[in-house]
Amino acid sequence: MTKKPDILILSPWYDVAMAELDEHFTVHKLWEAKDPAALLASLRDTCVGIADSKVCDAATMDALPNVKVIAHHGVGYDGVDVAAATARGIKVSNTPDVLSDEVADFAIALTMATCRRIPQADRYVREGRWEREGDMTFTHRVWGRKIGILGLGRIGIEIAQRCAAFKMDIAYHTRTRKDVPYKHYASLVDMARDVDILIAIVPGGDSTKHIVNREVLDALGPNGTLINVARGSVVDEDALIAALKDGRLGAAGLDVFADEPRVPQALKDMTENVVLQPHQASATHDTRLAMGRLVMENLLLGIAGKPLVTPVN
Ligand code: NAP
Ligand code: 8YV
Repeated sequence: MTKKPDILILSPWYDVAMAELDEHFTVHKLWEAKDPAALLASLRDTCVGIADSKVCDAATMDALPNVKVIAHHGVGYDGVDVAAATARGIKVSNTPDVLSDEVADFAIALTMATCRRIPQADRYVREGRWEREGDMTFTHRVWGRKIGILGLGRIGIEIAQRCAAFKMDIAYHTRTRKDVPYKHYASLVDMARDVDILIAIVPGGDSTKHIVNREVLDALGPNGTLINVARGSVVDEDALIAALKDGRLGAAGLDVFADEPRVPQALKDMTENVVLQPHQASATHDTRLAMGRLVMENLLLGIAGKPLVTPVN
């Protein structure tokens, strides 16, 4: 029997989907290795594919010179050094589309949770406060309010369509105007000033780093809500904490953070106007299986020297 090709997984994803890789590959898992450097050295000549769910840097590519493809688990590939891969002739793929509806659902859920204070209300009941203190204070409506979507790509458009069902007044900010019936803002600050809720769903990386800064947060204002389902790097986290502390920003619902899985204590301490989630917008069994299978397809094609299903470079 011929040996299955060696692949290296740098960081894990859904275990059910990862297990399917065994049918086609001899799978090596870097995070399980007692000595990761020794594992890399042992695979130097034979490893033909890399998969990851977070980061893949140039040093790893140099350690495995026969790699033909890097299959990233996730649509956002800001953790992969794509320029380094391209320079080395390595193909890179991601997992777009199969998660768009899931992430859009979650963006709406987080918006509802934050504005209607659903986690806080759950605690109110559990802590016996309903019985002791009576009804909880009022919350803010979501339906019919003005929403600004930062990024109107595959996921942003799905969020917009869900917002339409909530009878919301929809605007968006992107670098280029899209052919959609929503108001385009060339300036993010101007949009933030005009809306009640700002949802960030742009890619990470240099072009969007701290695009949601103090000026944007101040424009959103004391009655405004920020929802971040994009990347932690998109929001200036220090400015966000300061704005929430000072009452210059009303509330925030956050699925992503600057230094995951570490979350600043200041955000954890804000229990009344901040809802925190562990980067789980796409994390359902169904969608993670679909993402995992796309990783597998791209690995098979890349190793066979064929065009990828969802190429990045
Ligand atoms: P996409 O289809 O590539 O859309 C990206 C959108 O962002 C486009 O409308 C683009 O329009 C806009 N954009 C890009 N750079 C911008 C900039 N500098 N300023 C303003 N707008 C900019 O991507 P997608 O599939 O919707 O995914 C978006 C991102 O969501 C991913 O890259 C990932 O980081 C994040 N995400 C997070 C989760 C989670 O678990 N929380 C899950 C999935 C995805 P223009 O090019 O016209 O500017
Ligand atoms: C994943 C994501 O949680 O697709 C993305 O860009 O952020 C999420 O779907 C992440 O990529 C882990 O694999």
